[in-house]
Amino acid sequence: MKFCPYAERTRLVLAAKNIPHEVVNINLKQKPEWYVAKHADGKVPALELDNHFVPESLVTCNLLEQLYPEPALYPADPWAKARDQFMVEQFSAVSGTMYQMYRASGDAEKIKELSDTFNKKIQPFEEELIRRGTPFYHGDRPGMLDLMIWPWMERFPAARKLGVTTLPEGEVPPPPPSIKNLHEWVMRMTQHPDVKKCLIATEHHMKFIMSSKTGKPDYDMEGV
Ligand SMILES: N[C@@H](CCC(=O)N[C@@H](CS)C(=O)NCC(=O)O)C(=O)O
Repeated sequence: MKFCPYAERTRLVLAAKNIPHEVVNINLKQKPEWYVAKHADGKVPALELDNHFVPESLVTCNLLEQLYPEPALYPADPWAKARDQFMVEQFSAVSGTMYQMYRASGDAEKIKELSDTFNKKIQPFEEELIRRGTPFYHGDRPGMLDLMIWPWMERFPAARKLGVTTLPEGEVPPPPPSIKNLHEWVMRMTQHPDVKKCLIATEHHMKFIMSSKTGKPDYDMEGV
């Protein structure tokens, strides 16, 4: 499923490590029997390699890190690695709020409440960037923490545009000053060759979110 942020995590790690692979997109409204036979839960992503089948985004990414150690996406220091893993864990509160924002679009009061929650939950990621003082959380290039949170940050402009219904067509609201560094990180991520390989444009994300809200997600959108 091209638009799945969890599947994008795995594709980002494959791209960062330059691992030859084949992507098989499936329709989540009509899951193929072969997929459900391998993974009863039917969720994407999953990784198939050498007769092994492994689901769950973080599990697949950590497995790829072990199987293909170069370039390393975690810091060598176990404490620093644990810090990255903790931050990824913390990010589920941000992504969860974003999903609620998608669903609430049009309900100004609910959006305001969710925006406040979002701003609170995203703040540690701004502070962590300031604390590390590097272009990416991993240093000079994106590492596991950068890549694991990126799919939702890529969808951030779409979420905000859909949340603020009074904006004229085509306009993205400026980012709040409280996440200035994070916004600069977003710009750097957008330009990074590994990330570019997997990037989906904001207008396509918006179209997909809108199609999902009607109950008919446009999995095969042209131009994506
Ligand atoms: N915890 C899972 C979540 C994956 C997930 O929710 N994927 C969605 C698509 S974005 C999915 O497969 N949904 C289909 C379903 O729930 O049946 C992971 O990290 O891989």
